[in-house]
Amino acid sequence: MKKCLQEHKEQAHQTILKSILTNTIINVSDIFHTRKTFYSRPQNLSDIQIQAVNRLECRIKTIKEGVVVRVFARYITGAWMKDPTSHLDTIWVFMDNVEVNRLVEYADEAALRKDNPTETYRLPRACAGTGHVVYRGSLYCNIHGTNQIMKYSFNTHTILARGMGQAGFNNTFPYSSGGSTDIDFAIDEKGLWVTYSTKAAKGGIVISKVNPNTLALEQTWYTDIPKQKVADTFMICGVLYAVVYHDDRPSEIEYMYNTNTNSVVANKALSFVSYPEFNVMLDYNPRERQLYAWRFGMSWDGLLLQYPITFEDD
Ligand SMILES: [Ca+2]
Repeated sequence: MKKCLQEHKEQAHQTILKSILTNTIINVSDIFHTRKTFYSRPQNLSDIQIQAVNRLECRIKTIKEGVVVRVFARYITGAWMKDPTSHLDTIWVFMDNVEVNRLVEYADEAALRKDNPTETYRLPRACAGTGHVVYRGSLYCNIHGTNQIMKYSFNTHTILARGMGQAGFNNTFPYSSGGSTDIDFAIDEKGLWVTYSTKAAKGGIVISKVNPNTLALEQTWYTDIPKQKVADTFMICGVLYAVVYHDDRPSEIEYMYNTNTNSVVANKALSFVSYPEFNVMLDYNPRERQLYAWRFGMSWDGLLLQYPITFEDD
């Protein structure tokens, strides 16, 4: 990956412009979830899980090319998040991925674009990696240097922490981009998840459903998906999507695992355009039905992107 970065550094600006301006649509209609419940576009987000209704299979139709919302000069890695259960459009940003405890809050995308933050939080414990999420008014992350997960309440400014058993941490089982991405949270229509790996799992991705109140791991699935070959993952309707970065072609969704059926989803590799750049953070927002990403730009900037997703029943 480093070799690739060096090779393409001189092409930086042209590459970025090309990738931004190319409105490529990827047909991924053969991705499907076998679960027979599907999430309707919500009007009220007080509890998105309640709004899962009997509809078509959870079937992705397309993932569009990413739209750049903001560029952070020099911050080649980081994370940006919205709370999908909130009526507000508040955005939180972590710049960098190493021992981060400075969380910047913006009222909305316009404020983010104008670099007009409303508040900066100094967390009592620093987070690691880029796999943080905000859910039901709290931040969830992996505490730096540990395999503990943490819930930080924006209302009370207090934290709740819980150990993750044998979960690898501190670059034991990171994604291929490294950067302490051992423990990755995700939110989908079914709630809060965390993905990681253990020695017993031999580096395979382990998926756990997380109780957002207690941080207890309510249910766990073991997969053969090699975590360190994967660039990042996200969940939609209980299905894990794993994106693999390649040095010579666009990143692809190469693996899927359906927790509803406890099985791998057979599929062909699906292009996920970011070549020769790659995303160091990737998450799904079930309210907006789009992916949030932080792209490691070839000009050594961080690009904050959204990838709209369309579904078969839209
Ligand atoms: Ca992720």
